[in-house]
Amino acid sequence: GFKALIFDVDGTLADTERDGHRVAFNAAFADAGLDWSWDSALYGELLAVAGGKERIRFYMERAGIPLDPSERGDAFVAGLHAAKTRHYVAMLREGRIPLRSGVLRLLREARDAGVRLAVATTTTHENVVELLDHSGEPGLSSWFELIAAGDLVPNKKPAPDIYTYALAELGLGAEDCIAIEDSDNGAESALAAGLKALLVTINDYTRGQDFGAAPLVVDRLGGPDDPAHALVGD
Ligand code: XBP
Ligand code: MG
Repeated sequence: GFKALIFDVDGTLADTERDGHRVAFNAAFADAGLDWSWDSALYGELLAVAGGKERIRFYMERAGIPLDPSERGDAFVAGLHAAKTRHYVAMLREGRIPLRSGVLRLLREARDAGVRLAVATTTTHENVVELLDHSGEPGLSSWFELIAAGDLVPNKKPAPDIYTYALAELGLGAEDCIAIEDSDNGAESALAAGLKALLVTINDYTRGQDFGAAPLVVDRLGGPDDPAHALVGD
């Protein structure tokens, strides 16, 4: 049987993007005196690039805003991103971002069945711990034996790096694990790392994306007894 569940975070455990990360980016831009403002639709396009620092660079390229390619460019992006993380963590600590439907039940049932729990995400480590511990179940982050996050690996999703890292840390093969994702980038990353057991839970930003060879796509982690549960696609 499967030995571990490896979860993506943003869009999978919680709908963090539109009312969380996006709002925190805009607050950081305002702090820095920039007139940049990412509305929900623009943010949906910027989600093509995973990782906050990478997303800021992508936006600047698209908008034709020159970025000093030297150390100073890196420091500028890193400074903006650090401010964004402070805003985001403050929002999480207020309990403003709940888990998606069915997530806590799945985590509890997996834990009770002795299935190991891990995270593989592009977001910042601190963001994951604060989300889990302020989602209504105190200490939830301690249920996870591994939180593989952010800049631990050189290449973010859709590269396989973070899943490959997680498998090595868990000491498991790809065939021992189920990946749970919400996006095309996440699905591509898991599949590229050899995880064939991949469950995709779509959300408003990822509905309609191409999830490649993902065997199962659902619109929430409910269950057969959840009246709102529905399979999509074939
Ligand atoms: C999530 C992301 C993250 C967050 C921001 O992608 O792309 O970048 O939007 O996080 P996935 P940071 O769910 O595929 O991991 O700003 O902390 O990087
Ligand atoms: Mg995601």
